Amino acid sequence: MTAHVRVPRGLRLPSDVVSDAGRVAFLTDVIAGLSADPKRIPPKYFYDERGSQLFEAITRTPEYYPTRTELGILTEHAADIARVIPDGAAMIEFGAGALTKARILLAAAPVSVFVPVDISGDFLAGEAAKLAAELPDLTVRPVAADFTAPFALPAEAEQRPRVGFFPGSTLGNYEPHEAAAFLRHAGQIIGPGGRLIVGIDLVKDVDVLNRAYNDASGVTAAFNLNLLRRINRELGGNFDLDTFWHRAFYNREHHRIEMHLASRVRQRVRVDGRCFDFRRGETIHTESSYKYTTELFRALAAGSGWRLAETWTDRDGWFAVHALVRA
Ligand code: AVI
Repeated sequence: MTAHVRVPRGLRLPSDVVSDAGRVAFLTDVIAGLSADPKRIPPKYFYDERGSQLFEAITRTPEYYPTRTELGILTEHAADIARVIPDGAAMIEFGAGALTKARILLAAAPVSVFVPVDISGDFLAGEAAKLAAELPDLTVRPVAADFTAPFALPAEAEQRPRVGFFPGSTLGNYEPHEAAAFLRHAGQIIGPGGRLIVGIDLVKDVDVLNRAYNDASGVTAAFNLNLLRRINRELGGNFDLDTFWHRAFYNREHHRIEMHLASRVRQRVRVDGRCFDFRRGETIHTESSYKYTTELFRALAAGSGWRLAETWTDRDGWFAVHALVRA
């Protein structure tokens, strides 16, 4: 994976940092996932270079509303969101990427120190340098780290009120228990009385949801199938991509979009010398994208040490930006 394309925060692998360890982890997860019933592979493996480019392309399809809707909310409500950020605060962005969304808040909020945290160190350093040149009054201190694990904050952020920023609805790609664990972890980094601004996709009309993950141009299908291409290339797999199809649908009971790769035929596939049998129609569950009503999100936050203080949405009520205060 190269870092010049935007990769969803928390879903990237440190493959540019630890390629051997990265391959072993990928192989271990794929073998375990294909041996499980039902079969599954974690969504973080979508994001090799091509997968990252395809995700970028998804965000530009007319059907995929989350990215542009969240940007619209941040732009329209920047001044109100800025009011929950204390004067002189240190803002910590979890999984920082190209800093597009942070720029909107930083232009409106009284932030003194900005700490973007991302595993792709080189890319992060470049983006942080650009931002520091644009905003000379802001102290920018990038941290190259896996933000889902404990990491040390720079000294400049220590004695300040802290605000976390986690846009993009990446929290929705975590299982609810993982989302709760992440919120608890963020609470430890932000500290008592701190704030967390989170972007999350809302439960909505099923057709809108289904269309967003089944775009007419087939970009999401290509994104999903690219995972098999990656397994073939990096793990010595022999998946025939023509014998699998992209299946995405909204699961009401679990309030999530599920993405699967479904086998068109009964077949046997090899990965790293191991065999895996597929029944006709059997699927690999490749991603869940949970959607939260504000009430569901309030409950998730409350159970993880946060109080939901304010919410901003778009006119259609499709996406939410929440401000949480550490309880
Ligand atoms: C990164 N994440 C928030 C996206 C989502 O909507 O769950 C990933 C994605 N999968 C298919 N389309 C987009």
